[in-house]
Amino acid sequence: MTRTLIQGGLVITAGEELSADVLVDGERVAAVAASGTEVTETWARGADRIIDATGLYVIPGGVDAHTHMEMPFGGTFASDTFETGTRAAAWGGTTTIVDFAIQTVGHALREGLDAWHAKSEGRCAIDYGFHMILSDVDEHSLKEMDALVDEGVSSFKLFMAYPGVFYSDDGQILRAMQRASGNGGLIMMHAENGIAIDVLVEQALAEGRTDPRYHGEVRRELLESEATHRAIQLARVAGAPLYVVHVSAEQAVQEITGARDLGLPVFAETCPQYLFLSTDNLAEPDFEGAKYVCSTPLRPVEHQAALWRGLRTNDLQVVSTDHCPFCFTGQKELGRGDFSKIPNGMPGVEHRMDLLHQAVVDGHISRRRWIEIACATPARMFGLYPRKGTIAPGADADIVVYDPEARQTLSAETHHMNVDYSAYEGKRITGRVRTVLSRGHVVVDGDAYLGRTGHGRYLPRATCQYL
Ligand code: DUC
Ligand code: ZN
Ligand code: ZN
Repeated sequence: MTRTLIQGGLVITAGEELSADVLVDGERVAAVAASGTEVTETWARGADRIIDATGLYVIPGGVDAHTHMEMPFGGTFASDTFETGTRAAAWGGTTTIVDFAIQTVGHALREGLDAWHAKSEGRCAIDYGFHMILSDVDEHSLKEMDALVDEGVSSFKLFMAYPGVFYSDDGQILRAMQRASGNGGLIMMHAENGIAIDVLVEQALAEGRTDPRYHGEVRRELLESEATHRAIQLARVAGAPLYVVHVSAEQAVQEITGARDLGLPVFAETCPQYLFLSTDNLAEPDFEGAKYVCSTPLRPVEHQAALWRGLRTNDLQVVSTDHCPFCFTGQKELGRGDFSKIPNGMPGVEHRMDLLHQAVVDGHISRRRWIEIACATPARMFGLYPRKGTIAPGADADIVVYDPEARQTLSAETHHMNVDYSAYEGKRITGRVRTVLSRGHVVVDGDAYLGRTGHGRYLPRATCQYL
C-alpha cells in the first residue's frame, strides 16, 4: 500500500484549523499530527510519496449532495454523463457526489434505481451515492422506500412543482413523510407551488411574454415560500424531518428560520447560482438568459444577503450545486419563443469549492464554515460521515491541497464540464485546487488529470446523522 505524506499545510476541517501533516496509508487517512515534530519526521522517512503543502490549505474533498448527471428533462438529457461530470467534479476539488435516481410514473423505484446503477457503474472518477426521486407515491412505492433505506438509498426527493412529471400532491407527500418517519429516510423537498406556477406560465405565454426572464417572474417568490411553509407543516404532521433543496427566495429562508426557531428538524440547502447570480442574468439579451434558467429560479440580487445570513446562522446548512447542465446550442435553444420549454438546470459541479472559497475571501463566511457547508455537513446529512467530509484517522483519504492565493478566471474555454457555456464566464476567483486525492489516489495534480474512469465507487449511505 502506498504511504503518502501531505506535509506542512494548514489542515482545515469543520471543527478546527491546525498546521499539521497528514499521513495517508493506502485509501485512508492513517494519522494527523503537528508539523515538524519527531513523529512526522519519522513518517516522512517511511513515506513513498511526499506532497509539499507549505503555504497551502489541506481540506477534505468536497461533498456535493445534489447533482443530476444525464437527467432526462423536457425531451433532452443533462449533458454531463457520470464519466464527464465526476471528472469535472474532481478537477474542482469535489470527491463525492450524491446524484438523484428517478422513478418514472407507473414504474417501480427499483427500476429507476437499477437504471441509475447501470448508467454510473464503472464510469465515475470519484465516489458516488444516490437519492431517489419519488414521482409516483402509491402503496407499492411506499413499501419500496423501506428496502431502499436498508440498502443505502436513505433520502427521497419529492416535487411540489412540475405537475404531470414529478409532482406529488399533498396527500402523497404526507404519506411519503409518514413512511420516512418510520424508516429513517430523509424527505428532500422541491418547494414551489407548481399548480399555481403553471397557471402563470399559461397566462404569460398567452400575453406574448416568452423570453427567459419570464421564467423567473412566473415562478414567484411567494410560490416558493408558500410551498416551503406547506412542506414544513406536512412534515410536522407526519413527525418527519425535512430537507428543503435549492432554496433561493428570502421569504423561503424566513419559513425555514421560523421552523428551526421552533426546534423543528427542518434543514435546507442553497446553491452557488443563488449566491452569485440573479434575475439580471436571466434578463440577458438575445436569449442568453436561457443559460440561467433553473428551478427554483434565480432571484433579484437583494435575496443574496438573506442566503449568506442563513448560511452564517446555520438556518441553511449545506451548499450543493444542483448540477444539471444543458448546452446552449441545441438544448437551451429548445425554448426559443417559449421560456417554458427551456430545459431547467445549470452547470456548477466544478466550481462550488472555488466559489465558496471566494466567499471566504469576500468575508461572507469563515474558512471552517466553508468546509462545514461544502464537506462535513452534507456528509453528515446524508449518512456518509466520518468516512467523507473530514480529515481524521480512518476517514477515506479524499483530500484537496488548495492554494488560497492562486488566481483563476472561470470560463467555458477552460472548464471540464461537458457543456458549451459557463454561468460564471469571466469571473475572477482567488483560490484554486492544486492536488486532489480520491481514496488515497492522486486524481488531479496541478494541470494534470491522473484520475481513472471507474475509480469511483458506489457508496451505500447510512441514515441522516445530522438530527
Ligand atoms: N431543477 C432544475 O433546475 N433542474 C432539474 C430539476 C430541478 O428541480
Ligand atoms: Zn428541484
Ligand atoms: Zn435538482
